[in-house]
Amino acid sequence: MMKNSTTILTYIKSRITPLLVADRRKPNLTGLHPGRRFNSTTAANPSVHDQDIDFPGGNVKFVPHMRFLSESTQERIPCYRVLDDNGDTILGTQSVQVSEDVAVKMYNNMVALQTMDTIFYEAQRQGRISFYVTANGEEAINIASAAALSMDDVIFPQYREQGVLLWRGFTLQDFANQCFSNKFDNGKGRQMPAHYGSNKHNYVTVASTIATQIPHAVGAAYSLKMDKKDACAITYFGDGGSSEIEL
Ligand SMILES: Cc1ncc(C[n+]2csc(CCOP(=O)(O)OP(=O)(O)O)c2C)c(N)n1
Repeated sequence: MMKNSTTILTYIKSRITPLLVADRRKPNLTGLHPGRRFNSTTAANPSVHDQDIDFPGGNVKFVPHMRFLSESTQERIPCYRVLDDNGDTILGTQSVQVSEDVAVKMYNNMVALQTMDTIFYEAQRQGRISFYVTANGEEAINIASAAALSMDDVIFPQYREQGVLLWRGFTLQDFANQCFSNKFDNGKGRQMPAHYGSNKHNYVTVASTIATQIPHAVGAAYSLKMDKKDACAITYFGDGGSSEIEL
């Protein structure tokens, strides 16, 4: 039985190490997520043609180039994609080769993120903490985007970007302190669980209100530009955020 943040933390650590060892050995895992990390990279519907994806309301085209659209007359905004369903780079896309050390660090962080999420989610379902949101299925976008940034870049998260904070050095203990609102919590227990924030990690505190982080990020970006700083602001939001007026 897990009672507090310290025992949960020990539990998370004890689960991550065997998973990483097992991953290096063979892809067929028995453990916390048997095989899921590998299956999750396959498209949900393998019958869908490579060039589009079945999305609620109609098919969305995949495109190999990223473009900013100020407005679109197209009925459906295309989806930028770099890797195909087999994990191979799609012809014509731009990709950056990372060193093996960085690739392993990224993978370790993705596994740690998924393991931490599972355990905190279960702790929430057991009533040990009042609230939790996972980044399930968003591990790569968390870690890859974090790895592409520098520490001077300011993060304006929604609530599924704990991997970015993990990458920046927020420890498992820091996450546990916040979720349990103990006396070591950065936010002094004034926020809901999973509403992390850290000046040290240039990570603006999560707000429950959907999409309010978007204008904040735009303001911060403008300020960085006016100050001629070599940094950017990055924000994250889900498709649900696009129906809010702030966007
Ligand atoms: C301003 C505001 N309106 C409504 C809500 C209630 N709400 C919480 S999560 C959510 C859905 C958000 O969907 P999405 O942005 O796609 O993110 P997801 O959780 O699906 O990753 C809504 C509407 C809210 N938190 N804030």
